[in-house]
Amino acid sequence: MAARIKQINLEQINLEQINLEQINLEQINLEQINLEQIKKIKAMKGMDMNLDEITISRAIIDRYFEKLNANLDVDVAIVGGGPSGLVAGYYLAAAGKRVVMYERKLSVGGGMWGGGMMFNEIVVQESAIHILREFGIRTREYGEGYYTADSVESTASLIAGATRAGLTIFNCMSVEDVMMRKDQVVGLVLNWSPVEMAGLHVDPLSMKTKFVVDATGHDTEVVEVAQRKVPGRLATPSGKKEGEKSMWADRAESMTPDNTREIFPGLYVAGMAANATFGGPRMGPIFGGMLLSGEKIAQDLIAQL
Ligand code: 48F
Repeated sequence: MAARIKQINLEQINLEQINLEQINLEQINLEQINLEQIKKIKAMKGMDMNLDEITISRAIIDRYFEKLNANLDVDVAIVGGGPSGLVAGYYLAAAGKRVVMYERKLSVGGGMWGGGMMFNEIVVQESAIHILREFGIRTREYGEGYYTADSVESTASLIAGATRAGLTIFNCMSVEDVMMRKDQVVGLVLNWSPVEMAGLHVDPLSMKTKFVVDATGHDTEVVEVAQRKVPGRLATPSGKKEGEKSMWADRAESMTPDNTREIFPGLYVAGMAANATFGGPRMGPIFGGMLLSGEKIAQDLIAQL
């Protein structure tokens, strides 16, 4: 028994954690006490610390408001968390730019999770494979120049890569308007998505940014707002949103990077929003154009910042 007791390092015992009322000394066989095992059991049962609900609440509130405050005045604000926005956010953040993303939905990733018609594989062509590799996404060659990737792995990796590079994402937040000074978009007007969904009359808050990227996909929501505020003055042939055309994958994929550009001072379009703004066709579940569009917008903006 003496030998066993010597194995116990009394300095490791936190007496405050021991509830003496629960100890029945007669039942304790000192020879069987192994302090490491006790620690493991207590940790497994969550008894190694006293969890306090108010500390948990304070931790979340403090950290969230730190994040919100730190992102009220940034270099680039991306609206929409689909593949083009995530790739743009990754390259901008990796270049050390202050970049924030707002996504209406609870889950970020836009239309990439579902592959084609919920068959959760995506197709990416040769020219954009380097972007999937940058994020460590595994690919398989399908035919000459065509590659496939698991859409869940792809989407999750884009989100992980972008946030780890320094992109801050606010989900459940919708952009409902832009802030303008003279002839320049200088910020965004934000509200909670649940407020928008419930149709509640709650005033929004605003943030300031040097550049806005509309990466809202087919809906081109920021472009729609700009079009209402400065009718006929967008940098398109008609001065208005041209509107998305029917499916034509080859043409759409080659047009997307060209359509990825400034549409009004301070406002850029990327991804499907770029094609819809400039009248390009849709392309379905081939994602190279979306990835290249994100890369291109990041390069353009990095050069200007
Ligand atoms: O549509 P989405 O995935 O955008 P993308 O990057 O990619 C398009 C492809 O997914 C696919 C395709 C590829 O071949 O055609 O459709 O162009 O993601 C757009 C995201 O923007 C969010 C929306 O919830 C979606 O996740 N969004 C849209 N409007 C707003 C918004 C808004 N006003 N505020 C915040 N988020």
